[in-house]
Formats: sequence, C-alpha cells, structure tokens
Amino acid sequence: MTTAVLSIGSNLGDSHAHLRAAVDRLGTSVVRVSGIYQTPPWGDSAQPPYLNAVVLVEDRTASARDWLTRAQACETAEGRVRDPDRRFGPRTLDVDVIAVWADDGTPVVGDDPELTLPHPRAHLRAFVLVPWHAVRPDAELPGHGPIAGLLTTPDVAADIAGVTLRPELSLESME
Ligand code: PH2
Ligand code: MG
Ligand code: MG
Repeated sequence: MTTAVLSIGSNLGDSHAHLRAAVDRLGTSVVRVSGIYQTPPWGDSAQPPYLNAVVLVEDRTASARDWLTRAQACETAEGRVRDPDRRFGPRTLDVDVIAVWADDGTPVVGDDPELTLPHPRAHLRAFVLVPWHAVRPDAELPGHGPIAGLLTTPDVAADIAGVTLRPELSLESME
C-alpha cells in the first residue's frame, strides 16, 4: 500500500468542475479532501487566480509512479494543454504528487526529473501547505519536517494572507 498527498489546482474554464472531476476520477483511493482555496498565481503573475485543494489518497497496490500516471490521466481528461514556453502558465487542471509513503510509513524519495519526491517546491507553496495543514495538522513533509513549522517560514508566511478559503465551494461527495 502507498499513501500520497496530491495538490490539485485550476485557473482556466470551470475550475470548480475541473477539481471535482479530478476527485471523482481518483475514486475510491480518496481518503480526504481539503476545502477549496482561492490563491494568487505563483511563479507567473500574468494569469487569473487559482482554485487549489489537497487530496489525500491511498491504494493497496499503487506505486509512486502509478500516482503520477493517475494524476496525468486526470489532467488529460480535463483537456490540459501544455505550453512548453510557459512552465507556470494557466491550466484547466494540474495534479501534482507532493509526497508518497510506503506501507510502513517510510517516505518515498526520488530524483527522477519526471517525478521528484517529495515535490521540490512544496515546502515553499502556501497553496499546498495551507489546505494540507487544514486536513492533517500534524503532517510532515519528508525532508522538511512538520508542515505547521513550514507555514511560519518567512516566504510561506508572506503568502498565507492571499490564500482564501471559499467555503461555498466544496469537493466533498454530495451522495
Ligand atoms: N500552479 C502552477 C503555477 N502557479 N499558482 C497557484 N496559486 N496555484 C497553483 O496550483 C499553481 C500556481 C504550476 O503548477
Ligand atoms: Mg503544479
Ligand atoms: Mg503539475
């Protein structure tokens, strides 16, 4: 079994619907979903704000690679088009694998350029850390320690004010 933290984001089209479609596609692997947060664009400011959330998943057989494959399947299903000239540009759906743990709780660590684990910039991103902390206050980002501590580092703390919960938008199942 592996467990993973996925960050989902969208700022093109019906962002709420794209995020919901990702959670639906992840199906029974979903353990917990955070609220939806509106967040200022990071890395390339000339684009609309994002909606971001975090999804905790687990699966009896999935490898770390399988989470990347599933993440990319979600992106493709929502019509994600990659602009090679604009790495941090707008997107219908982005699903990033933030961290993965094996059955015994050991974090998966890897420097494959296609899947660096843990995600190399997660410790800097308020739009990942705030929703993750909301659903798992005691979580640790492998290699960086408790996420509660990361929220108080100057770079992240400066971004927190811009990360706004949108309580009227939800990813919880309506069944
Ligand atoms: N994703 C990016 C680039 N910038 N900014 C915010 N606020 N949220 C994102 O998910 C995001 C971003 C590329 O993955
Ligand atoms: Mg991303
Ligand atoms: Mg991505």
